[in-house]
Amino acid sequence: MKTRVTWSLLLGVWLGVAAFAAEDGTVKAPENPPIEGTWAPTFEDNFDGEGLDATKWKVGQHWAGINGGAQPHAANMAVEKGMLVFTWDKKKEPFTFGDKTTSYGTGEVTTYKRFHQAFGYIETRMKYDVQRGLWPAVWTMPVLRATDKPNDMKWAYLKFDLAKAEKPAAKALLKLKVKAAPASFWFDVHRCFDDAWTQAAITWKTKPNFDAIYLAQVKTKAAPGSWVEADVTSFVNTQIAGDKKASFMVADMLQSCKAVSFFSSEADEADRPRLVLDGAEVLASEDAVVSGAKPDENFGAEKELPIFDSYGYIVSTFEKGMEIDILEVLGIWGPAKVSHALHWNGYEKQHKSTGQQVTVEGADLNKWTTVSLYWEEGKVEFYINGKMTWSYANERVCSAPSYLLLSGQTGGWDKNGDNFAANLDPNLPKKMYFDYVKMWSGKKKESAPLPEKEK
Ligand SMILES: [Ca+2]
Ligand SMILES: [Ca+2]
Repeated sequence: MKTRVTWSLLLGVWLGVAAFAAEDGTVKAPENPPIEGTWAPTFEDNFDGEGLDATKWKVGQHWAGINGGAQPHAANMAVEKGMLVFTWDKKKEPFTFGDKTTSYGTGEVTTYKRFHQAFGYIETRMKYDVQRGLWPAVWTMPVLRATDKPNDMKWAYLKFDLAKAEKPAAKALLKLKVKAAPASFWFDVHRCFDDAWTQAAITWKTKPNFDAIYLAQVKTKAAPGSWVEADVTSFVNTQIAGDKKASFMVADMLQSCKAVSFFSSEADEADRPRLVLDGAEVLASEDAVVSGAKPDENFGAEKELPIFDSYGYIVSTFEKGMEIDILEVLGIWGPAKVSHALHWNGYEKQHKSTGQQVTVEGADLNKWTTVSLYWEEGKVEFYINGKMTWSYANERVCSAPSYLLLSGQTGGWDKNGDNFAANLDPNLPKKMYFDYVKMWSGKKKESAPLPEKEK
């Protein structure tokens, strides 16, 4: 044994030279930005959890969809090996995200309704496959003010005891009976990271965290009295092989503002939520809705599970708002050309923009690259690998709290999206990686004032 350890250590040292210098190595986000200032960390994700942390992220933005030819798909986003990974691919069958149907899957995650910040420093370490047709982007959108009820969110939690399930299910379906609903609606089913909650105690404040990358997203016209179902086979099988308990979170993550209600475990047995494992029914052992508007209240004994997600905030580039494109890259430009841009006053006739396309010396964005924004009142500065690549100073610079978007779009401008299928299809799948995202509040140290004669 001892000899083997010694040999493997020696082997490790020998291989380590190459392994630790490898381009795909991840790092922890730095303590501070590379420029001197009064920094205080406000947000950090190193993507080293078992899924995408739903206290920080959600799939999709303030409207249901993204620009370009692809749409987010749960199978195209993953947190693995310390990274958030997006995959661009073409599905055999078209799918719908929000209101858009396409065959091209991609990733898009944002901090909308999870974290908003004005000013400070925002940094991500990223890389991606360079391919004509792809349009990776890191950007922010402004949140001007709350709508009437920004906290009017109702999320349903359900727990199932799988002690009697002895083998993996060929098909596991979560089935919910609709109590009340508009003509059409959608809902997401997520996996909870733990089962240590009870329906007698759970509240908005104590709810378990869940994977923001949903297990299923269902769009339906199910009428009251009928059943809806979601395929949750792979997660249920990991739990059958594991602790024999499975917890789900069910909500409307696309902020459609539709009041939907399902029967709960306190309803008549014929109406209760259930898991169907290859035809065998397991009734939910516990369920409860939590309410953002009533964060300390418990609703575990209610006979229904109402879900709701308000629109929340007015997102607009008018007034103090501005879209800040920290980084946009079109595959047609190759690995070292990037664009920084600002857009304001909407996207119609009054639209205004400025920006800069930059060739970054030494940068190769298919290798790990640090991309950052420094933002203060009246000024933004853009950095690639710690070097400033563009800055813009104007009193119109965004002063509204904003949310961050990481997106793997397709298309764009500069003929990047021309002959889309012919350029892209033979080259898919392609990948985009994020090692960390970190944000700080604060301001960089003032440069010394110029001597009088040089003013
Ligand atoms: Ca209950
Ligand atoms: Ca990482």
